[in-house]
Amino acid sequence: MTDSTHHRICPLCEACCGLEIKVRDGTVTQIRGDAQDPFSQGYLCPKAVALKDLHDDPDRLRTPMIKRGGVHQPATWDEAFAEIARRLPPLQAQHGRHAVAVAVGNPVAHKYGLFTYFPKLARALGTRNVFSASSLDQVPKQLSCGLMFGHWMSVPLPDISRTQLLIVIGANPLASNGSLWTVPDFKGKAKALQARGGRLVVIDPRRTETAAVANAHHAIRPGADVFLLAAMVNTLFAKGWVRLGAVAEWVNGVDEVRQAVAAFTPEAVAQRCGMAADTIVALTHELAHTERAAVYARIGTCTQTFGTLASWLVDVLNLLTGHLDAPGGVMFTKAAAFASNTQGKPGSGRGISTGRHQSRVSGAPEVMGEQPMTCLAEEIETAGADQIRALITVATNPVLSAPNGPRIAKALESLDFMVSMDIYLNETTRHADVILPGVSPLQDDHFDVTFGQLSWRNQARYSAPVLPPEDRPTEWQILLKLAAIAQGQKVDVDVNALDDAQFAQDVQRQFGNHAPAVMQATQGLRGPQRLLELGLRTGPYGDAFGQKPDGLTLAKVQAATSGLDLGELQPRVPELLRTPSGQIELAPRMLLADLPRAWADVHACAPELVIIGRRDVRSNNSWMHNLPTLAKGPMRCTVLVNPADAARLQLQDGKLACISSASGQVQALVELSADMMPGVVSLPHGWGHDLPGSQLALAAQRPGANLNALLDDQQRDPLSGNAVLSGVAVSVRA
Ligand SMILES: Nc1nc2c(c(=O)[nH]1)N[C@H]1C(S)=C(S)[C@@H](COP(=O)(O)OP(=O)(O)OC[C@H]3O[C@@H](n4cnc5c(=O)[nH]c(N)nc54)[C@H](O)[C@@H]3O)O[C@H]1N2
Ligand SMILES: Nc1nc2c(c(=O)[nH]1)N[C@H]1C(S)=C(S)[C@@H](COP(=O)(O)OP(=O)(O)OC[C@H]3O[C@@H](n4cnc5c(=O)[nH]c(N)nc54)[C@H](O)[C@@H]3O)O[C@H]1N2
Ligand code: SF4
Ligand SMILES: [Mo]
Repeated sequence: MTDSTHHRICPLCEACCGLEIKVRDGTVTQIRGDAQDPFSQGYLCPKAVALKDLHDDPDRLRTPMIKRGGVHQPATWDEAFAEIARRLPPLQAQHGRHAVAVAVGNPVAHKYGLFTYFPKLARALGTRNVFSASSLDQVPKQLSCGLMFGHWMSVPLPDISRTQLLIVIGANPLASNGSLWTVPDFKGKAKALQARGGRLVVIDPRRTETAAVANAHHAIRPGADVFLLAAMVNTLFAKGWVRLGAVAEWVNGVDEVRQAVAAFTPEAVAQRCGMAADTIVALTHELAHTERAAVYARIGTCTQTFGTLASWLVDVLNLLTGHLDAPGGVMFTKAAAFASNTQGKPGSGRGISTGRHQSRVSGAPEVMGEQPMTCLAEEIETAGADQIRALITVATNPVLSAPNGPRIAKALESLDFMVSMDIYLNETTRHADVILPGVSPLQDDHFDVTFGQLSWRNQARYSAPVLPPEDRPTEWQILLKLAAIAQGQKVDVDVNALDDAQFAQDVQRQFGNHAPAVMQATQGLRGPQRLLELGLRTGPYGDAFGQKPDGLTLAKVQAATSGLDLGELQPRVPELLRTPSGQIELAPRMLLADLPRAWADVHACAPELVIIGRRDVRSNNSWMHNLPTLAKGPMRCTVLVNPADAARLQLQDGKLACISSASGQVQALVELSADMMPGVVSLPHGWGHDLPGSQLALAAQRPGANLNALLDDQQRDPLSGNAVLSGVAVSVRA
């Protein structure tokens, strides 16, 4: 018998916990939190343990699948690539490059091979039709931060170990484990905050798990955050509580903000928010008068029609109360590799822009090089030049995860050709002509490209493969192969040689005279690992290829099996800024111009009943309901209804109810809950595993209902294109 112990970052959510995994004779025998990990300090949640189930899941695809006569059949890699090479290039030739779309999903951020090589596929295709889960999620925050600080990934996050007041809006880190904020063991950190006399305040239409441990919870009407936040900013000015703090000399636009929110008094917005004006003033007072305080807002504030405005006002509040870029306030991480806000000239830059092109059917502006996921179906359905004829999906399941999933399913069925890079035959990939599975995360190495930029402390952690890789292409190699096919190369092209050639070219462009030295220093590496070596050594802690001998290299990061701690967050303004002005733009024109749209909505009548989502710690978006350790226990896909609403609607606990909206209808079990704000019901997303043609045996036993069948794909935030997933009018009957 051979026993071994491995260290691996959990790839299942943004907390990125360090795991200790024990293996005996090639089988995982134990998964627990890595107590030596300086960043996650032994924390883990039940999903991590399910990595073993994922690895062993008989339904997880191990070989490519090709659909013949409507049925998916196992195929060899050569057959799968040959099929793609036979069918994809002719469609490109006949209908043009925009006729081939790509859609990428959440797990891409957790596999660095996918994350670093996906752009190469998108570039090779040259299509404008790039869609991602970002537009079901966080684009509004990235847009507001991009406009304010100059880069999409310059998102400030609470300095939780030093703050005395944390206001959490539209996030439930006790269930989600944090988002746009890599903060393992939020609960432990919140307890420590309270133990040192600090306060946690939650603003959410539901008294969530996080609200339950908070010092105060305020229910807010779904979609009303923009009004609350604008009124808080208004109050700061009205009461003379504005204090810019350390960043004062780097701020443009304070006066413009004051004028822009002048009408949004607490009294004017109170009814819309479902909160008393006094409460809004008191909350503002507490924020302004607490030395170390932070406002953190997440998906509840993004997935609404005023998502970008709300996201922006959060940081306006942080800044105007002196808490931006200050210890104990909200601060910026300095990542060890890959962060654009550590590259180029410090202090100013090109900034960001949107709308370089518009989506063909709805005219939605391009944001971060993408079109909204909610435009995918209409772009497939609508005839005309550049109509989407073929689609490549990479780790995404929009049939369950995007609004109006049933419409997407129908659209996918009408495609001329579809390829899915995915590990399951599920609600989306059942429409694919070819499915190309990646390896289990336990067989892959990893480094967090994105989450290293959003971490509660600065850190660098590398994960080596836990189990030996199989003899098949890795996901970065698959992406390169697809890119090569899309560019008309032969199907038997040597992807490693291609990777070498592209790397050499990039190094030549980036390093000029120093290119040979860089090539020499990275010899023997390839793929994402080579990019990581380059990223670390040229990064802010790097050894600059020997010029700073104490600096980081890949070998040094690899040698620290539980990861390297790079210290507490440090103030980064002005060095971090990449705005053209070199200032923080507090009043971006695009955002000021959108405020009248909010004002026009302030007196809008509330629908009698609206629906919101929720997350459960044992569930992960749409794809982990097939894993035994997570699937057991009570049914989690229930509709939470306030008892007063239930009485009015004659709904009974434990009985089926029919939920309908303008877009669709589903059935779910009723669960009475006094935690719900009256007039608001909640159903989790990612369920509805009863569609034919999937291969998810366990999930199909308790399929649940698809929340997204109720949501309207035409409702978006016009600035960011983000989907509206919250506050949609529904009716519920027994
Ligand atoms: N109503 C409502 N809808 C929502 C949300 C909400 O709050 N409410 N949340 C939204 C959010 S925040 C997000 S991020 C999206 C997520 O939506 P998506 O990005 O579509 O992600 P998932 O639904 O989790 O689907 C992930 C897919 O990746 C596959 N997969 C898993 N691991 C791997 C791997 O290692 N390699 C490959 N190639 N494939 C893999 C899975 O089989 C699955 O098909 O959902 C959004 N949808
Ligand atoms: N266990 C688990 N963890 C996950 C995921 C998962 O599916 N399961 N998904 C991961 C992903 S992809 C993401 S993006 C993150 C998201 O992480 P979070 O942002 O923490 O997401 P949620 O837990 O959905 O919390 C959103 C909260 O917003 C509230 N809300 C809804 N509408 C409104 C509104 O209009 N205003 C306000 N103020 N609040 C509102 C909801 O009641 C809910 O409590 O979680 C990640 N982690
Ligand atoms: S909170 Fe759970 S799912 Fe998220 S990274 Fe940690 S162990 Fe994994
Ligand atoms: Mo997400």
